[in-house]
Parts: sequence; structure tokens; C-alpha cells
Amino acid sequence: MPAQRRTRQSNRPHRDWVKGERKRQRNVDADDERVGTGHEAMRPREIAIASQTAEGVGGEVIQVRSGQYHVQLRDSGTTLVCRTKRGITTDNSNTTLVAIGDHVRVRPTNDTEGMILHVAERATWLGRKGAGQRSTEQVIAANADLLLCIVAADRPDFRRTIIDRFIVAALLGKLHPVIVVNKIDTANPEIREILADEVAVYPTLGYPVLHLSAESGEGMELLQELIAKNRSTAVLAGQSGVGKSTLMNRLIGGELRRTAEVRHNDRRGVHTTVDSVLHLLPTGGRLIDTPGIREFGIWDLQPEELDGYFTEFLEHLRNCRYLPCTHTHEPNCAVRNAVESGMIDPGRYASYLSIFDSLR
Ligand SMILES: Nc1nc2c(ncn2[C@@H]2O[C@H](COP(=O)(O)OP(=O)(O)OP(=O)(O)O)[C@@H](O)[C@H]2O)c(=O)[nH]1
Ligand SMILES: [Mg+2]
Ligand SMILES: [Zn+2]
Repeated sequence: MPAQRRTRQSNRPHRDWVKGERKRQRNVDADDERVGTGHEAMRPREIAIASQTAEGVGGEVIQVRSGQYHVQLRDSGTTLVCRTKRGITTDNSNTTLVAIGDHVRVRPTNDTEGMILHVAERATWLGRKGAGQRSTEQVIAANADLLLCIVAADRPDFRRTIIDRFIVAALLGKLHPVIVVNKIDTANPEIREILADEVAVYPTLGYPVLHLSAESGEGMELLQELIAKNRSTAVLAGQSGVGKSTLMNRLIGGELRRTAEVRHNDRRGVHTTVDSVLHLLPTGGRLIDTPGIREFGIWDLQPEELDGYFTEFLEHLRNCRYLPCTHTHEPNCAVRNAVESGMIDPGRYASYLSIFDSLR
């Protein structure tokens, strides 16, 4: 449904083009295979799907909780509690059927309930590798603009790789990443300096960094401004206990979301949030709160494509002696040389290696 797609400035790196090209190629191959194999029968069915989509009324998924979807209808603004209809159709393949932020068509069954008939193609998405062995993508949120990657200043396991994983996922899903260091009230000036150094590279790559406290309110105006600008929809993502729901409550100005204390010994969260909600902010824009994640696996990326999602690598790639180069061990690798000469941040390179390893 192209009409529902927002036009947006693309920040996708050059490898996207390659990836898109590959995908298209795959589709063409699939079409070719169908010729003369009796699979032409597929075609009338596609037409049937297209006409079905005109059925029902348009709306947006604003809450997701264990198979139950709250859909706000576009025309009336009323919210229906929906389930998915048997035979539901979707414009997205091999992924979560319905996610928070999805544009859907529903058939009301009474004043308060309905059935989701169709899910429209997502303009953007935050995807991760689904848990377990099943190879499907789990979409955490659809059609947002900003990915707020939340980390907590008081976590001893504050790791850069999680930020870099989120950045790769954001670029894959056409989202703009923003790094948010929350709980800055817990840090003394010395720790604040260490934290600032730790994340100093990101603004140089074009990814804003905000240091703030959802508890004290320090630094919150900048976040409000960022979301209000362009009336963005921002999605809160991060490990359990980093303060996502507290941030949402602070930005809404109420106690909409339940929060809970982190464990005393390791400051880890207790997975308080189990649903996802999308809410309007009084200061402009919209915010999505999501359940905390334990591990964030990248979905749908070949290891050799990863370098295209590290923007600062791009200017060096062509100068590697071996092409293709994985930048892990090859001699005369321009990326590794750039790390050694200080042109590429060593922490970013360490993340690259760690993510590369996990993609194999
Ligand atoms: N000191 C301090 N504590 C905070 C801040 N933000 C959140 N907290 C506390 O951190 C704990 C966890 O906050 P939540 O908002 O529940 O964390 P969450 O990220 O939503 O966690 P899940 O829902 O489990 O994913 C709560 O006790 C909050 O009060 C902050 O800025 N400073
Ligand atoms: Mg929460
Ligand atoms: Zn290389």
C-alpha cells in the first residue's frame, strides 16, 4: 500500500542496494521457476488477496498483548480489541504477523471488538532473530521513525555491542538510531566522564546520544524535542530494567506503565513489561514501549554484508587487499589498518567482530 508509506530520507548504507538487488533477484528466480510448472495458479489467488484487502476498515495497532491487538480505527478514532481472522492476509513475508504500529484492516464484530483481516506492508521495522530454533523474524515494532536504544548508566554489564547491534538492526529496518544513556542521576562526575567517552563515537557517525534521567527528569527536554521534531514515532528498546517504561511514564506525564525495581546484585531487570503500547506524547510525536530483551540477535544478514552497516568502514572497504574481505584476519586489510591508525573506533571494531561471529 504505497499510499501509507511515508517518504523519508534514506540513511541506508551502500550494501542495502546490493541486498535489495539480491532479494529482487530471488523473486525473479522464483517467478521463473513457476513458468510451466503448474504454479501459474498462484496468480489468480494474488488478485483475490488484493480485492480482499479493500474489505473492512483501516486502523493502527496501538497495543499488543498475547494474541490480542488493540486497533485504533483511522476514521472514528475508536479502539477495538481484535484477534486475527483465520485466513488473514499480509503484505509482509516470513515475519511476525501483527506487530505494534502495524497498519491493518479490520472487520468490527461489535462496538468494542473486531477481527484483523489484513496487515499492510511495513515502511520500517525493528526486527530481531526469533527465540528458539524457528527461523523467523520477530518484529518488535513497525512503522516507527526513531529507534531509541536505551542503556542504563548503573549497569556493570553496560556493553557497547548491544548498542552496535541495535544500530545494525535500525539500519536494516530503515529506522534512525538514537542512543539514550538513562539513569545518569546514579553517576558521579567521574563516571559521567567515562560514560561520555564510551559513547562519544556515535555523534560522529550521525547517531545522536542523549544522557538523561527518567527519574529526576534531567536531560529529558532534548529527548522530547527530538521526538516532537518531524512528529516522529519513537520506539523504546533495550534490556529489561534500563528504564523504558519509566521513560514513557515521564514523557506522558502519568503512571500508565508498570515499572519494577531491578535486582540488587547485578542491576538487571525482572521483565516487568509484557505488552507493547503506542502512545501520543503531550509534547508532540508518539512513543512505543516494548518488553525488555535478553539477547538481541540480528535477523536476515549474511556475515559478509555486515560491513555495509558500519558506516565508518565504507570509505576504507575498497582499499582492502583481498576482495571480498571479511576484515577479520586478512593481511593488508584497510579496515584493520584504519583501526590501528585510530581512524576507526576500536570499540566499534570489537562489536563488528562479535556480531560477525554471531552471524556465521
Ligand atoms: N535511578 C534511576 N532509576 C531509574 C531511572 N529510570 C528508571 N529507573 C528505575 O529502574 C527500574 C526499572 O525501570 P523500568 O522502567 O521498569 O525498566 P524497563 O526497561 O521498562 O524494564 P522491562 O519492562 O522489564 O523491560 C525501576 O525501579 C525504575 O524506577 C533513572 O533515570 N534513574
Ligand atoms: Mg518496561
Ligand atoms: Zn578488510
